[in-house]
This record gives sequence, structure tokens and C-alpha cells, in this order.
Amino acid sequence: MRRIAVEQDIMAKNGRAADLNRERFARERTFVVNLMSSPGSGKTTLLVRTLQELKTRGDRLAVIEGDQQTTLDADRIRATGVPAVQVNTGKGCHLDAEMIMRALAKQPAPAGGTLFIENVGNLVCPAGFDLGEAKKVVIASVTEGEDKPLKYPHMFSVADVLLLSKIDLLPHLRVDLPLMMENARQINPRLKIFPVSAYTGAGMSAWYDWLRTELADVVGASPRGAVAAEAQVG
Ligand SMILES: Nc1nc2c(ncn2[C@@H]2O[C@H](COP(=O)(O)OP(=O)(O)O)[C@@H](O)[C@H]2O)c(=O)[nH]1
Ligand SMILES: [Mg+2]
Repeated sequence: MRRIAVEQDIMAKNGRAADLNRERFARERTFVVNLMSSPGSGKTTLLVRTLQELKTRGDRLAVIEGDQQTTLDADRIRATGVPAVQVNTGKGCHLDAEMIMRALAKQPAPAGGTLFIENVGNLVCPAGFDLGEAKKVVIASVTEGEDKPLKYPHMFSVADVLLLSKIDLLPHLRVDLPLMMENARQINPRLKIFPVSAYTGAGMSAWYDWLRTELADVVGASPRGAVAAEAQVG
């Protein structure tokens, strides 16, 4: 009983902080994407390539990087010229909404632009924590095998998008990509699935198009909002 009470308290507290983040993102017309995956599935590589592409469109961008230790990923992001703040969770296995709030005090969300959050690498804990984001994106590399959506259903059921990464490696693997997609759809029929390679760029344009459409929805959600965001973009 005591354990259940403590867990409920933690989740309620996180939910309140996530709501505050969401209100702030809505006010500033920031489109926020929470990227989640197991370690090494290619989040940072994909993010770097995505930022380079979005920069050529003149988008306003920022990144919050979550890892247990080091500033390695934030350094990789900053090398693109996009601002990044690193959050180290120590023994923690996920980011929570208050960590995002504290990160925003150091680095404001881009008004009228996109904030990417790279979560701590694992397919379990990050799925349970609302950060106030607009969309949850799970990345699974084809090297992880077609059974992962079935083994970690919670992550795949909360996600809006699945990026199946590293498809350039398919000729070297014995993985059934259509089955991996079918397994993901079995868990979550509304998942949008994009097979991609951050190395070759294959499939990436569909991902960029999705980001563009979602950003337009957030920025143009109401005429007043769009004008306010324009003014802040200056
Ligand atoms: N073949 C291939 N390797 C990739 C691709 N994207 C990332 N990698 C490699 O996968 C490893 C982990 O990538 P990283 O971006 O650090 O993953 P993260 O831990 O999810 O952020 C690195 O050695 C990358 O070079 C890809 O599209 N194709
Ligand atoms: Mg990373």
C-alpha cells in the first residue's frame, strides 16, 4: 500500500510539472518532440542530421539532452550550431518534467520553433513520464530485431511515431522489416512508421515532412498565436 501511495505521489507531481511545461510551450508556440529509444539506436546521429536539414529551412531550434553521465551528446548537438543543454540523471533512468523545467531556465524554448528532447537511452522508464511534449517519438534500429515492440509494448503504445533506424544495414542482417512494422502496429495501430537511415539519408524526407506539418499546426494553431510567434521570432 505504501509503495503504491509513493508511486502515485511521484506520478501526480510529474503530471503537474508536465502541465506547466505544456502551458508554457503552448504560450510560446513551441513544438516539442520527446525522442526515446534504447542506448545506441541512433538518436543523436539522427538528431544531428535532422537539425542540419531544419537549419537550412531557417527553423528556430533547441535541444535538451538527457544521459546518465557526460556532456558528449550536447557537444555533438552544439557542433551543428543549435543550442543544447545537457541534463545528467546520475542513477536515474529517464527525464522527468521538473528536469525539463530546470533546463528551460538555463535555455529558453524557441518560440515558434521546435524543441527536441533526447531522453535517457532505454525502452522502459521514459515511456511512463510525461514531459509536457506534443509528440513522443520512439526510435528502434533494425539491428535490435523485429520482436522488440512485442517485448517493450508500453514504449510503442505511448509513441506517436516510430523511426526504424539504420536501414542501410539491412543487407547485412537477418531481420524481417515488414514483420517489425507489423509487430509495432499490433501494439499501436495509430503509429506513424518511417524507416530511415541517418547515414545515407534514405527515408528522412518523410520524417522532415512530418515535422514540418506538426510545427505548422502548433505555430498556426490560432491566427493570434501565429502572429505572436512571428513577432517573437522577429
Ligand atoms: N549504420 C548506421 N549506423 C548508425 C546510424 N545512425 C547511428 N549509427 C551509429 O550507431 C551508433 C550509436 O549512435 P548514437 O547516435 O550515438 O545513438 P544514441 O545512443 O541513440 O544517441 C554510432 O556508432 C552511430 O555512428 C545509421 O543510420 N546507420
Ligand atoms: Mg545519444
